Amino acid sequence: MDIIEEINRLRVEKRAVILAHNYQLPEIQDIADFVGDSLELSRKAASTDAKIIVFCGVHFMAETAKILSPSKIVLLPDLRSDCPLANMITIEDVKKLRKDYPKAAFICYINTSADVKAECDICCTSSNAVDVVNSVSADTIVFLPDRNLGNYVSKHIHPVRNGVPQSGISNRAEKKMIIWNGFCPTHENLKAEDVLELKKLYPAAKFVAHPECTADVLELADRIASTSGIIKYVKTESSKDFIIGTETAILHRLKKENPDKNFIPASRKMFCPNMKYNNLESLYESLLNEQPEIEVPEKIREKAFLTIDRMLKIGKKD
Ligand code: CIZ
Repeated sequence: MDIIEEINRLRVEKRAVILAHNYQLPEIQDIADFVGDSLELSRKAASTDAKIIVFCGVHFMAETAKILSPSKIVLLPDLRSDCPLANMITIEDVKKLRKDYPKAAFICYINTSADVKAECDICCTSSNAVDVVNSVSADTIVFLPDRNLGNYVSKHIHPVRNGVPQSGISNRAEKKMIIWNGFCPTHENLKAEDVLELKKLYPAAKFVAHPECTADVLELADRIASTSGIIKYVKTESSKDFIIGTETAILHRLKKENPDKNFIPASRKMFCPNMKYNNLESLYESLLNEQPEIEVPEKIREKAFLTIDRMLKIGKKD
């Protein structure tokens, strides 16, 4: 059996759309209808008339697709595909924080489970987190779960005066951010020394880092961006060499779309094993059996949808 032919036959027969996150295996990226970040993919899938969405990514991403497309069947080929960062905060943690900070606005990163999203006020991605925080009028913000993204955002927030966010004022003391202590183990694997060594080897290279990296790494970056932001940046930037500070599988797409440029992984340790469970075999089995299906209870889905929708209303930037 030619597995690629079989996947192609099933995707047409079953009216399925195949999504691959930027951190998926090359063969999965190559067979997907769309490759991108989790929100972008979920929105694209929602705009199609597909009956089935196969999300080759991790669990919270498939949930996000289901939140935006409740009438479609959403499949995650291998259920072991989980996000350690998303698992660092539970609904019980959020409920406790709500008691501790009753007047705070709760902002959750997209890397959270559907039930955590449902308990929060507004969602954000790594590309729009600064805008989302600045859109909120509360003077106390609980930001979860990523400490590095939270720390990065806290350096770019505007204060609030009489409930109105004040842009262009640099005194940040009036807006308080409570940041949950979660982190992405893959992004924290990159150390500042790794970057400094590569900068010596490639002095003309631009270093682009994902905001889930630690603060000392981000200080060395020419650009801090989400995965979609990284893809756009390398296309428009005239440099030939780029040191890439995010999960290494993104290099497949970068090389494919920019064959004349040179991409250097900032560290080979930036490898997420959870993103590599989905493969051609599990994708085929998943399409064939329409399993494992990702469901989100309707009450939770409706609340989580509002949390995402509030973010979409303020606009998304890369
Ligand atoms: O939203 C995503 O896909 C994640 C987790 C990161 C990014 O920067 O794309």
